[in-house]
Amino acid sequence: MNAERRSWKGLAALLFGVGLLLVTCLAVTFIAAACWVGAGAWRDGQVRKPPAAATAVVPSGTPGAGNTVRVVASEFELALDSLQVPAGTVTFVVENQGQVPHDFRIRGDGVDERTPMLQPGESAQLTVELQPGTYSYECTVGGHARLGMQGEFTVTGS
Ligand SMILES: [Cu+2]
Repeated sequence: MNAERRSWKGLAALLFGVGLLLVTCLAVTFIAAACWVGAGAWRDGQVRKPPAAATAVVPSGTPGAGNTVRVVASEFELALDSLQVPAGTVTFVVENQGQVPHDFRIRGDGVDERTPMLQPGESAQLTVELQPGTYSYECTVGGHARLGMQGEFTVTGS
C-alpha cells in the first residue's frame, strides 16, 4: 500500500515536470513567433512605403479623355493626387474638405485659371490646356498660400 502510494506520487511529480516543460516550450515558441511576425510586419512596412509614394505621381484619368487631377483643399493644404501629367487637357476636380472657403488657381506659361471660391463641402472642376512645363498652384485666399496652400505642378511632353 505504501509502495503504491509512493509510485503514484512519483508519477504525479513526473507529470507535473513534463507539463511544466511543455508550457515553457509553448511560451518560448509563442514569443519567437510573435517576434518573427512583428519583424515581418516591420519589414513589409519598409518595403511597401516607396511604391505607395511612387503611385502619387502616376498620371490618373482615362487615356484619350485628358487627365484628371483630384485636389482636396483643407487648412492649410492643397493635396493633389498627381503632381505630374502629360501635356494636353487637364481637369482639376477640386473639393473643399476644410472649414473655411478655399479656391484653386494654376499659373504658368501664359495660363492663369482658377475655380470659383468654394465654401466648405463644395467642389468645382477646372479644365485647362497645359503645355509641357512647370506651373504653380495656390489658394488665393489671403495668407493661405503662405500657410502651405501652394505648390508646383509639372506637365511633361505627351
Ligand atoms: Cu485657402
